Amino acid sequence: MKNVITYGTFDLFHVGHVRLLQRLRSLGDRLIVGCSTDEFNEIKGKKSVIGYNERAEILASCKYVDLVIPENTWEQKSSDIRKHEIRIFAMGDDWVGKFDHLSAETGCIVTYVSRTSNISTTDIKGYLRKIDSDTIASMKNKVDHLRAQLDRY
Ligand code: C2G
Repeated sequence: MKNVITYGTFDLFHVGHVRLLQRLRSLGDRLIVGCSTDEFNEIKGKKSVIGYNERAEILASCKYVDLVIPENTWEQKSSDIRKHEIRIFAMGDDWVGKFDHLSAETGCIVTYVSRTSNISTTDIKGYLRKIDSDTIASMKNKVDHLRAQLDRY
């Protein structure tokens, strides 16, 4: 059994995540995903919109994913690789080189695959924030306009 493992937050699950998981699943027979807990994301300086339990549930519902485990620390990767008899550790190429040490430590293959361009959780969050501020601005305009109307009477 060629077991593959990857890690991530997978917040606001999008097609970039789906394509990554599809490609990683095709590298082996079984794909295990370490989903970052909310506490670990704080350590990473990240705050997700969707909480850990739901992100893990979404991942587990993906046909390319065979097992979801919690990611609590940076250091757990070597023991996860041994525990789950991992042959391939893989991440998107925004992490290129960051986990090469795992190969010497555990004997597994470490590889990075190209990300899907033009889609990211950060972009989606930015878009939602923009809608928010635009909406507020236009509502404020309407209120100001109504107030001006009222002041005339
Ligand atoms: N990804 C991708 N294409 C995108 C966006 C993301 O292929 N358009 C990949 C990333 O390269 C990563 C995975 O999706 O391999 C999950 O991305 P994040 O949720 O942003 O992961 P991150 O928070 O960076 O956590 O220990 C490692 C960390 O847990 C990685």
